[in-house]
Amino acid sequence: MTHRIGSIIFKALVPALITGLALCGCKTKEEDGTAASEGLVTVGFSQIGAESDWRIASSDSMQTSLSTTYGYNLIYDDGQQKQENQLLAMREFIDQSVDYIILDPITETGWDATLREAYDEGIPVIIIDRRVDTLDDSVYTVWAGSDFLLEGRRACRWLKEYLEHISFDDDVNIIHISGTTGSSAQIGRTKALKSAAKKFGWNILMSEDGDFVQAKGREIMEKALEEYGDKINVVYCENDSEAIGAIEAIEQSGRRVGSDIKSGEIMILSFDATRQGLLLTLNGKISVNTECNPEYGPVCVDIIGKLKNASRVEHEIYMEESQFSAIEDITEVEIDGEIYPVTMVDRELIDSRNY
Ligand code: GZL
Repeated sequence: MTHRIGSIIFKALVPALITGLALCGCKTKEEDGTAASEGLVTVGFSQIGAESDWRIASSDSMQTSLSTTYGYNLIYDDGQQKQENQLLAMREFIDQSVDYIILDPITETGWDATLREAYDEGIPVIIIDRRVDTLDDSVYTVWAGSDFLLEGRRACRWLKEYLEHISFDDDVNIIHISGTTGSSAQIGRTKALKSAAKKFGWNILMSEDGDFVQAKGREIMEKALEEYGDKINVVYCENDSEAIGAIEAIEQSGRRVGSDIKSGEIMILSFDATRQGLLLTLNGKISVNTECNPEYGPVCVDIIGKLKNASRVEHEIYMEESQFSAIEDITEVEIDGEIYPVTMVDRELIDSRNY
């Protein structure tokens, strides 16, 4: 009863309220946010965090493409690498009745209820980069991301080809610095390594979650060097930030990073192909760098454009990705009969890229 009466009173007062606010110089909601976003497509974007150069490149791409210049009102939320923050942000977006929600999910599970809420409110959800594991994948409109298992398989196949090329017949002893446990990138890249190690008889001496951050990459490598010392000849880092940390630890210990493992160098494999990662690939400190494309801004603009025009959009869209090295002996790798080129990195190529 109270609610009904309240609503009648409120309805009668609204014109007076607005007049009053105007007189006191206060702005109504319309003069504030809503007016500013008038005519723009409002997009709520829940980003994982700012844990790596890759993540920053991904955010830059989204904020550049989905800007007011191009007709978008982007509401960007940094989840600070916590799923609960991302879920809160999504609920905010739903409450604000945004036109679209874009989510880069830190891990694959735990999204069903919130995705269902958005779906029931008629807000299309675009998942980018990592995947969600839902009971019903019709609750989101599109997923655009990477084939993380293929990324890992390309890296491991490169290692296999390289070891054969140098006729390396000693034990292959690997330190595995994985990404955030439960994230699609970690699941795919780790699965590829474990499968290759089993197939080719490589030893994984240690496997720990580096959370895609440089500090943990360094900590894990320091611990590994203490425990396994000279036995280590390969480090498989699931992103460039971890690789940078691992390289710091290795060089601090007096060992050298590089591809001459017969002479005791430690070979680094990495993912992302960020600028920092490619500079280290150019100078041979990273032997092979398998790209993970962060440029989701243009992809999301294309998807939203198609949805607005009720054009057909694929439910899954895969990003184009390359693989880079400065070791000229391996120029391609074959996976399931498909040939994937290995691009020789040079300074001109690095300077020509957006990230
Ligand atoms: C992969 C992406 C990963 C990157 C890391 O698509 O989610 O998260 O490989 C980033 O650098 O932190």
